[in-house]
Amino acid sequence: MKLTAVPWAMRFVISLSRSDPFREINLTVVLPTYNEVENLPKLVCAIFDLPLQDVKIIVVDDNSPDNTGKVADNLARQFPGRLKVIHRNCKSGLGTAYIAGFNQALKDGAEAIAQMDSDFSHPVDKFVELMRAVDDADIALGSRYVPGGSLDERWPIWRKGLSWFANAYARTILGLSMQDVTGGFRIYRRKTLQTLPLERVRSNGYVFQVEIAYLASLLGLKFKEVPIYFAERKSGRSKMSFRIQLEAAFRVWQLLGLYKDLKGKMAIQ
Ligand SMILES: Nc1nc2c(ncn2[C@@H]2O[C@H](COP(=O)(O)OP(=O)(O)OP(=O)(O)O)[C@@H](O)[C@H]2O)c(=O)[nH]1
Ligand SMILES: [Mg+2]
Repeated sequence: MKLTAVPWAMRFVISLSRSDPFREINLTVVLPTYNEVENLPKLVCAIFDLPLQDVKIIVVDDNSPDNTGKVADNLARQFPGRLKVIHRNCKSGLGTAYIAGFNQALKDGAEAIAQMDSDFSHPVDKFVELMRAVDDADIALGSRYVPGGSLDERWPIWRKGLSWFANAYARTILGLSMQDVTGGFRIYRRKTLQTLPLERVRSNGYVFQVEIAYLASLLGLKFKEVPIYFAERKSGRSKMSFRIQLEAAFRVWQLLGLYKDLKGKMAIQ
């Protein structure tokens, strides 16, 4: 039967049932925070307002001097059973914060796990598109470097150039086919995180994103990129430092040798 012969209302129901299963998947968003006291409450509300049925949040706070941890505890009381806080004693880096959040999300039974910055650089309204993408992939990546993706237009040209160079540097050395390997807005299927050898990951700055992208690529995981606009943080200060950039520059070369044993291993069929 031709779809045009089906009454409008029925077509609507058919299209909903075709496109909607991903909306019911239980998703946990991991939010690392260090001094994000102004951003966190607004971001949490924006995430809980998404048209997704079962969303939870795990905040990983490193004893932020601006009391983000206390604000997160208040949010946990406001959203019982939906928001959890992991407190760590001191600033210990983005990579280990994400891994702590991922492990907790897996323990709690999440079917999909998202990671994003807590500073509104990553567009919350792209969640639905990312969820749709991961419905048919192992990882969905918010990408600044595919057609339709872009960086904050207020950034000076040198900053855009630096971001582009860091991405091109890592992609070229590691031979990655993803267009954006340094981006931190991603959704993983549960199975994907269970497959990645997270216990071997040592990168702590933004090169953490590169290490995960490299592992996914070595294991032959399927990824989809969704264009995003990467905005300047809403408030607060960047934690990007020269040390973190240096770590990235060296670590990329180190990764080449570290995972030789994984080359050609296809993990997920
Ligand atoms: N728990 C934890 N969170 C961190 C740490 N370092 C950074 N973050 C958080 O990680 C996210 C990204 O950090 P940013 O400072 O925004 O760094 P960035 O996005 O790479 O750089 P900008 O583009 O300059 O903002 C933010 O939500 C930070 O609060 C850390 O050591 N521990
Ligand atoms: Mg940021």
